[in-house]
Amino acid sequence: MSDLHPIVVAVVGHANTGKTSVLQTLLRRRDFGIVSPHGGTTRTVEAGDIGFDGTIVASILDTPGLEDSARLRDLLEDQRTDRGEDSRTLLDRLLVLPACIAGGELELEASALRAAGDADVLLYAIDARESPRPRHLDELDVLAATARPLIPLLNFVARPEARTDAWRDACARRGLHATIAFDAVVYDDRSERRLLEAMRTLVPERTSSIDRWIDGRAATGRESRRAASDAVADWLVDAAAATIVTAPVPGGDTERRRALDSASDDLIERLRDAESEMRTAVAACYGFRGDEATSTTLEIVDAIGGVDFTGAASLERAGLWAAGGGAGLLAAGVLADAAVGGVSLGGFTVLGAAGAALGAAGATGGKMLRRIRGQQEIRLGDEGVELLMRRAIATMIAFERRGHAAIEPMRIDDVVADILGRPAPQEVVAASRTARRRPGWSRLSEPPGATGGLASRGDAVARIADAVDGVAETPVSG
Ligand SMILES: Nc1nc2c(ncn2[C@@H]2O[C@H](COP(=O)(O)OP(=O)(O)OP(=O)(O)O)[C@@H](O)[C@H]2O)c(=O)[nH]1
Ligand SMILES: [Mg+2]
Repeated sequence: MSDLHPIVVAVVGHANTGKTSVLQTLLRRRDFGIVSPHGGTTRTVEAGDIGFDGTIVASILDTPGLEDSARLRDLLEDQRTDRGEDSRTLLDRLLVLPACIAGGELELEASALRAAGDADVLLYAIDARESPRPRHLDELDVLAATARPLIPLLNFVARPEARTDAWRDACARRGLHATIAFDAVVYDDRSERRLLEAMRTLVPERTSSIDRWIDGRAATGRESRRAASDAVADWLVDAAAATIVTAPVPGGDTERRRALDSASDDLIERLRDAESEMRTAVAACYGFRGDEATSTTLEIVDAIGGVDFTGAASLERAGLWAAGGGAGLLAAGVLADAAVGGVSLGGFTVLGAAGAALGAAGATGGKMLRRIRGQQEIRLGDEGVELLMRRAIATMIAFERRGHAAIEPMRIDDVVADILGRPAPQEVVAASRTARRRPGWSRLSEPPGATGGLASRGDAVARIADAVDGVAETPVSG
């Protein structure tokens, strides 16, 4: 593959149209260049490479914005000495004028035009929230003088005010029919694919590098999702198996309730920390740092069962126990969850306080002893595991849809409806039920629990990972 010529792509356009942001997203690099809401940020031409399998398949050039396009266009026309001259000849003359060399007032624009003139293809970044204006036409005229193929790139298209149709129309009137909607912030792999295919049509001599670029993106996408599914599966086994046993309580109901409350808080705390670790791991799989998602915007509290694992009042809201009369309900076997022989408290399962409830699952010697001592166990129930599973998958999908140029805190709200519409994979439900009988499978359990059957833990993680991978792979609608 050493004879492969990387395609050279120059991202050009007016100041502040999101050129550097487009590069960040195409390169999957948050650390490329400087992005700012003020125009004139990028002052030099800078290249970012895209590699696959040790080969550079594309080199993308970030360029300073074309600020004074009317002046450029006038100067370009002034260079004409003969009717028959093509515009590239005029441009070459323009670029050696004093205004266009170091220290000249058009120095930055000239550097962008030089880079454009050497590129295989230009991406003309447009802020689609604006209407097409004369200055855009001036820019297109000047860029046409480079004689390079040009693809209009509609950035900011995910914004409601984007004037996508007006822009497509305006570009078509200039003979530019390959306009691509590509939002630097809300990533959509279909737009990226359309962009690459447009390049292939316009630059057939770089077909092999573009094909490698496409293959590389697909392979990286699969690997990222697989790695994220593994992280999610490991977390779900930890969460499902997590079991907290309360300290021995000699007293009556009040003491037991207090011990249970404190164990619940402890469990929630552990789950919360571990979930945030999982999120950081998933973020890393997609080339993010993880701090994009620390905010509470990741909650989908009311969407499923109303159990909020990160709210201080989680058990209060979910727990009949804490609401008063819980012990009585438990003792009466109300709300008994036959599947686990416990009692559902929203997303949680409490075992041990009520002999009747525990009895259904059968108590081991250790458990029997704890019961006699008034000890109780708390862990997640089916609903709780399912909620965490959906939230983890939603997190994966939200990262998949996040452009590397995004600066707003990550939200998963818009993928939640989609996730809720998908059936919970039965493999996850089954494997997590198995995990729930094995406190030793979770590093969150207290006491740690016997770590027997770790090979089977590995099997359970693998089965869950396969299922999660399948759910996340299903294309998101819209
Ligand atoms: N919502 C939204 N914001 C964007 C998008 N692209 C860029 N931005 C924001 O727009 C501003 C300008 O982005 P830059 O990438 O710095 O623009 P630029 O064209 O490189 O700017 P100059 O280098 O100054 O010419 C920044 O605040 C970006 O966060 C987008 O697709 N959607
Ligand atoms: Mg820039």
